[in-house]
Amino acid sequence: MVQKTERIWMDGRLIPWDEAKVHVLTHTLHYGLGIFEGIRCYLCHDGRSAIFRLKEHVDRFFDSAQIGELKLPFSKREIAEACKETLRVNGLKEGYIRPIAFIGEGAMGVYPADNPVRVAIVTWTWGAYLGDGALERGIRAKTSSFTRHHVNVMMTKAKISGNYVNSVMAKREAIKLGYDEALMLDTEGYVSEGSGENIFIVKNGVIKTTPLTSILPGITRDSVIQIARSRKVPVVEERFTRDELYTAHEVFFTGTAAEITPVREVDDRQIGEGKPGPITRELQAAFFDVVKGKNLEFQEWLDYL
Ligand code: PPE
Repeated sequence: MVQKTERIWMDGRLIPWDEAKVHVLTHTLHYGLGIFEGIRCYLCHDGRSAIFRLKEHVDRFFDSAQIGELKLPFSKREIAEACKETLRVNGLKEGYIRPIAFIGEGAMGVYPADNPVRVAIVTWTWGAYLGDGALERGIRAKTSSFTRHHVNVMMTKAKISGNYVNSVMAKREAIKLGYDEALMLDTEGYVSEGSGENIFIVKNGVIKTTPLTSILPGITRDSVIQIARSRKVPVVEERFTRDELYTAHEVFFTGTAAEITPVREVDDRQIGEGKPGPITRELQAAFFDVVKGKNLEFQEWLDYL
C-alpha cells in the first residue's frame, strides 16, 4: 500500500492527496497511451536530500512524450522544479517520485482528437522494490511465458503506461509460481529485461548487459555501466541467451525502484554461490555511495533539494 502524503502536484497546482482524481472517461484509462517516470530521492550522508539523475529522468519523460505524441503543457524546467517542490511540501527527505502524463476526457475512440494532456507528480516512500532482504540476499527469477515487446508493436524506449500490461502479466505469473521476478525474453528469444528492471550478468570478471535495441534505456543501467568502467571493470553491451545466464557467475537487476538487486537463482538454477557475488556487491556499495553523496566523482548526478 502506498503511504499517503499530504499533496499531489496536478496540472501545475499542489492539491490535497484525496482530491487528485480523474474522470472515468480519461482517454488513457481506456487505451493506455500515457507516459510516466520513476525517480528516487535519497537522504545523503550529510543530512541533505538529493534527487538522483533528475535531468536524465526529465529528459526521458520528454522523449517518451515525443514518441507517444503527447504535447506536454509544461517545460522541462517546470517539471524538474515540480518534482522537487512536491517532495518538499510533503516533507519527504527520501522517496520515490512518479511523474505521469495522460490524455484526459473529451473524445472517445482511439483517436484522442484535442483531449487535454494532463500531468501529475506523486511522491511516496518506497523501500526495497523486490521485497525485504532482496538487496542483501538476492532474488529468484523465472523466465516468463510472456515475450517482451516487439519494437514495432510497442515503443520499447518510451515509458508508456500500456507497455506495462506485459509487465503486470509477467510479474503476476512469476509470483504465482513462487518466484520474486519475471525475466523477459525478446521476440527473437534473447534475454531482454525484467518486468521493471534491466539485467546484467558477470562472467570471468566481465560484465555483460543487453544492448539498448528493444529495452527501456535504464538510467540505473547507464549509471552502473559508468561506475563499473570508472573502476576498470570491463562492460560489454551484447545480446545473450538464457543458457548464458544460467552459467553466469553473477546476475543482477537494475532499476530506479529495484536499485541493484542481486539474482541468486534463475529458473531453479543456482547462480554462482547462490548469493550476491563480489562484483555485484562492489557495484552495489559504489552505487549507494554515489546516490548518498559519498562519491564525489559522480556528484553531478545529484540534485540537492
Ligand atoms: N526496464 C523496465 C521495463 C522498467 O520498467 C524499468 C524501470 C527499467 C528497465 C529500469 O529503468 P531505470 O529506472 O531508468 O533504471 N521501472 C520503474 C517502474 C517500476 C514500477 O513497478 O512502477 C522504476 O524502477 O522506477
